[in-house]
Amino acid sequence: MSYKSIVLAALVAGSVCLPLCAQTTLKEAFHDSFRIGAAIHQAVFTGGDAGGATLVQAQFDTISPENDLKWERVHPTPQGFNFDPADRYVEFGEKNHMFIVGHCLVWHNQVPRWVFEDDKGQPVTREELLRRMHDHIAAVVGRYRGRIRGWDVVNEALNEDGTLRRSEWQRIIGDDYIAKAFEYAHEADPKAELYYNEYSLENEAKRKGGVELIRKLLAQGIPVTAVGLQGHYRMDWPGVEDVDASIAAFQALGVKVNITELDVDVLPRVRRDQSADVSARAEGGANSNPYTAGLPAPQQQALADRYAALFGVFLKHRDAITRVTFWGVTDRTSWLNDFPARGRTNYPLLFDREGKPKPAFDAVVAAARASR
Ligand code: 9MR
Repeated sequence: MSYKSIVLAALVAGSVCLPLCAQTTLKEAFHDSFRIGAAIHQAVFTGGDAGGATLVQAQFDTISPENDLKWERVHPTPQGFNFDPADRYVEFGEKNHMFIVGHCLVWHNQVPRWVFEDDKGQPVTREELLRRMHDHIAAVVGRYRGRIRGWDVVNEALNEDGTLRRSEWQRIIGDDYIAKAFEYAHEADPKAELYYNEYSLENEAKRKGGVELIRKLLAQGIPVTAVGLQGHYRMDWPGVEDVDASIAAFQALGVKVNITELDVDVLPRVRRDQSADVSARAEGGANSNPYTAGLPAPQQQALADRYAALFGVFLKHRDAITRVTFWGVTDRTSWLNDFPARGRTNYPLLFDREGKPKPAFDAVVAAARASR
């Protein structure tokens, strides 16, 4: 059975109990708890991946753009904006009545060199970089004012030890580049939710740095709506108690918590310090890609159990959490097939390579039912 027909059958209320009991959709299962989303790539909203689009329409009530609103895509040259893909992304979300997220305004990756340099290739001044940041945010947030409802304003500003990353933003502007980015975003769309988005906040040192950063921003009156825990997890990291503690720590500051980029890497580690830092690629060794012919049943079950445990924590904190977004739709198109080593066969999401729900899908739906 093709995955399109599974999704269609899933929409035919309750009359068929398919293998894996796919008649419930994710957005129905979590309707009373939080929004449930997926990051989508261009083919999903431009017609190239009709199956992916059908699945997203059926299962999710919020979307994030995997790459199309990043600076290098939307603003590749000083005068040149390319809003075409982003416009289609927003139209797709509106047509399907989804909560539309923008990702991301200020990051050290996927930002062109010209942003930080003058005509002679020298670093720009603090004032000039602030002006460029302001104008970028005003143009991008302003264009989708009232339509994109929440923005990742600053992405990944912290080192693993909790100190501020020495990015070009930080080096040229100073530590207050974060506050400025939020101010500019608020000015461009006063009603938009504004987020600080980060990975590995489940580790204690980084979490402490994150809590301190958000506490200071709030004390200055900076409008931070929520902290995004990206949720790029592994089978053995982080412990659910660390996820639990992280959500509680940010909630205690008075902000909401979103899970923004959820996936679970099932493949062997190829780096000791494996995190979601995209600059840290590695070569896969001979045993680093063990499941090219499919995920064996025990690992499939272990993944389902892992997802059930994670959603148990998310559901426990449903008062704090407004959204849980997966970083991708099916295993076929996940970034984890190419990170940190290229060309592996990974199984991090709830839908398999054909778009069929996996045992992990059933496990999270069961967790939602059990929590009612
Ligand atoms: O999934 C994205 C991948 O397609 C890009 O090649 C990569 C490049 O930086 O960015 C990935 O998305 C990242 C997100 O924007 C921020 N958090 C980490 C994500 C995974 O690397």
